Amino acid sequence: LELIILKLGGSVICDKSKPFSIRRRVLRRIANEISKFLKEEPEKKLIIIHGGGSFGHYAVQEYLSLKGILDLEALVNVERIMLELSTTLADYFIDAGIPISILTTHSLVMIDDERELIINTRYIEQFLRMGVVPMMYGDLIISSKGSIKVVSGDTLAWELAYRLKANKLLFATSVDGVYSSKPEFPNAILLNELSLSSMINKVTYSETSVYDVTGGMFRKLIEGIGKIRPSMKVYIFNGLRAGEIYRALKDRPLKGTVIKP
Ligand code: IP8
Repeated sequence: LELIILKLGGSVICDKSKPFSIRRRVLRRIANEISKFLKEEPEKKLIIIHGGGSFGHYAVQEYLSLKGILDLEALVNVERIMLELSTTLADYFIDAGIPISILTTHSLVMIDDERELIINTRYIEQFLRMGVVPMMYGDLIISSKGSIKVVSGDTLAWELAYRLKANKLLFATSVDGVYSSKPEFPNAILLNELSLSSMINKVTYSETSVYDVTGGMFRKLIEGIGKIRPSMKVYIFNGLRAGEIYRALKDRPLKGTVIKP
């Protein structure tokens, strides 16, 4: 059985320059692309994960600048805000005929002392078996030590891909893929392929020759180390480009970066 994990970046679903703004037109299109794919290939299993966008990131930043820490007030409020974003996405997806069930991250995931995620994967697997498309998201979670942590949707995506032995992990972002240097530099080239182990060598041996990607992109890549399997297809591509998510789901050629171990 083929399992696909699709991470929708926060900047795809939200306009990150404005707090609490949703890209409604984009969401409608994405919902139709996913729905079309699932109708054509109903045997495929899909998990959707989304980022915090201008909801979670904005709210967390507000609490951190106000109090310097994430306390219980931050926990309950950010959780509520993220659930609101997720519910909005679910409305579009369910309207398009996708059998979405929101699995609120904070009630399914905890973090232990070693920063290892404790995830109830049996629960997720049973939803998949029943033909549901589980949806999770970057969220605030509790730790076994009593602290409150941000868990990124990227972390969750890699972790679930690894634990559930996903065949494909798709990162729909707001850029075309991984660039050799900052995308806005004139000499930046889009990398068709990137091996995580070679990226690590560059980090270890020469600080200056490291791929100059944005913090978000770099973290996205770093988190794949130890989670990527040779059998796992991993793509980073532009989800704002019409039809690209559908093509990625269908294994059709697309503009983007293939990530290798
Ligand atoms: O956008 C962040 O998730 P991400 C979640 O996937 C929060 O990194 C609550 C800021």
